[in-house]
Amino acid sequence: MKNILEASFVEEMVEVTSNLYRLGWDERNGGNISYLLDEAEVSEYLDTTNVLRNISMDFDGTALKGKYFIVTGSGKYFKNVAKDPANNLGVLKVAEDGQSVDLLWGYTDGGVPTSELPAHLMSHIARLEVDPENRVVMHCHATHLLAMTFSHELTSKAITRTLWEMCTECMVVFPEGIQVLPWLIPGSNEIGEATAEKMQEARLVLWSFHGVYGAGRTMDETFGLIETAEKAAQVYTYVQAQGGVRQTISDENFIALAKQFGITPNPAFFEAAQVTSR
Ligand code: 2HA
Ligand code: ZN
Repeated sequence: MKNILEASFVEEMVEVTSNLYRLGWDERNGGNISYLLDEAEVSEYLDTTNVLRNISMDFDGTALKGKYFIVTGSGKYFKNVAKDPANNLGVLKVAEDGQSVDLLWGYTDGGVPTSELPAHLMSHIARLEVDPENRVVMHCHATHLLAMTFSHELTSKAITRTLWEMCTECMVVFPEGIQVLPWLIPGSNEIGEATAEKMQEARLVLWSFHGVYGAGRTMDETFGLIETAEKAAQVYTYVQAQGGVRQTISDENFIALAKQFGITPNPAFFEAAQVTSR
């Protein structure tokens, strides 16, 4: 059996949690990540029949039964993942009953997966329905995106349009836009269900007064998605501090951009007349 600390999926988790901490988006125990793994890659490092512990869940994960994930631990600090991956991360298999997970590695101090496991697993189910290659769900407290939920009009359309306008490439990176949720109780099945529903439409979901969720096929793509939206929110913050928008990217510009990059931006975020004119 190969050393799991050298597995690329562990190295990717270490790298991304370190970057998220360095960027100031995951203070204390803030943030959580889940990464869908192949049985074949897990089997190189672990005996998949050797279950260390069974951990119950109070939501239905049947759609993911038999699937493997590496997940950040509940109450664990991203700051500490690099120096002790085995205590701060865990490799799980969704058990046959769909109501619990079998721990195969990690959480060495007796810990459990993130309190946001409902939002993660429900989001995986939703994303896999629209993109069978989706593997990563990432939550963090991206500073400027979080701040915008206090000061900006709080609709998916209004926030998407502002973010698209703040960096030309935003619309190319997330043409489906960002979906906004009202304040909900973190860790609850309710926020999990609401996030998953939005994840059917978009890979970015903004939790008001809390943070952001991103989903994607790879760790880099998912991190890059959040990073791009957060950068736009940071530019927005500077623009507001400089006295507000005086000129911006026009709808005509957006339509030309979509044509150049061969993307279809979410028509719900354009005026009806503009969509039909394209
Ligand atoms: O894991 O970020 O939303 C801590 C959180 C909960
Ligand atoms: Zn959070």
